[in-house]
Amino acid sequence: MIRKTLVGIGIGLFSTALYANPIFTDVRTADPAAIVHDDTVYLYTGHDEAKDNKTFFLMRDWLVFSSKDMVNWQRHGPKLSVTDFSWAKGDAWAAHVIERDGKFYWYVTLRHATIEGFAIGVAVADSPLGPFKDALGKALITNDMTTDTDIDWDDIDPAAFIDDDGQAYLFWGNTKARYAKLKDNMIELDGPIMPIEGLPNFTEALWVHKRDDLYYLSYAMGFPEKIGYATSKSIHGPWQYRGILNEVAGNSPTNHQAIIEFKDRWFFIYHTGASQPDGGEFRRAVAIDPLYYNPDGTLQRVIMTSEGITEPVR
Ligand code: FUB
Repeated sequence: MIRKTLVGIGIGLFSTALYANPIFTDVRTADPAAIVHDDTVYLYTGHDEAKDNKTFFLMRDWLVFSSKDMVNWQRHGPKLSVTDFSWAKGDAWAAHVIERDGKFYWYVTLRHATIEGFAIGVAVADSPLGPFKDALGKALITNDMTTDTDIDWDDIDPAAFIDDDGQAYLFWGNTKARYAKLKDNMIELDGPIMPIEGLPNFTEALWVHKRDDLYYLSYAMGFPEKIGYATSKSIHGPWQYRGILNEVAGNSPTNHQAIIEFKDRWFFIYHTGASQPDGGEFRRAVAIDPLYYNPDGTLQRVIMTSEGITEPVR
């Protein structure tokens, strides 16, 4: 399926889309997370359903899309929703999917029904497309497990990471950045919740990736949010702040990134509020642009484009 405008000149049609960002214009997507599995990119997004940009987020489920070339996308619809978690009462905020031993774990942000504030839950499936079910029947992280802020939304935006030695970690937080080891079963913490230092102006949206021997921790900073990043030789830090990776995204005070390598190229997936005619703070849309490294391993600032990824990645 070729999306968007196809250009016809003279004798025929180019099969290349002119503008690929945002990658979907008829559905509002936010807070991307992505994995590569079996030569396919699986993109998991939040779903903005607010009718306008005046009040607040209305987010009830999460959507899944897949692509074999990052240009042509298949839609798989909602694969997880607030109602799949009996202990939650709303706010399907940012989430993250990771595969381990043939199972797919979907860590999600939700508002807890009985414990004040936001919480993190986890669903599991045997396939990247589900069916997913609540793996615990209760939250993995609740707001009362962290008491170092006055806000009730400090336990949001989970990001899982499995290191080369097999140890899994969960990163998360708003205002305070946190991480903890996960047991091999991926659904229980394996030790204390630890603070992460060295991330100036940290707001939220942690994402960890590794290239060669260097760990990268990117995050939303300030408000309106830019994406900054830090690097470390160890998953436990110390983290060295390296600068801005992405400027404020058009017409959206939030931003939220996923970083993946696909077919030897790197991609930065994010959201903006720029989609016409009614995009904005609570009606966001996911976009993708290339991510480039400098020879010393630092990251080049992302250039947000309307074109996005127009040539199939093979
Ligand atoms: O989408 C709701 C919240 O806004 C997310 O959890 C944050 O990362 C920000 O994008």
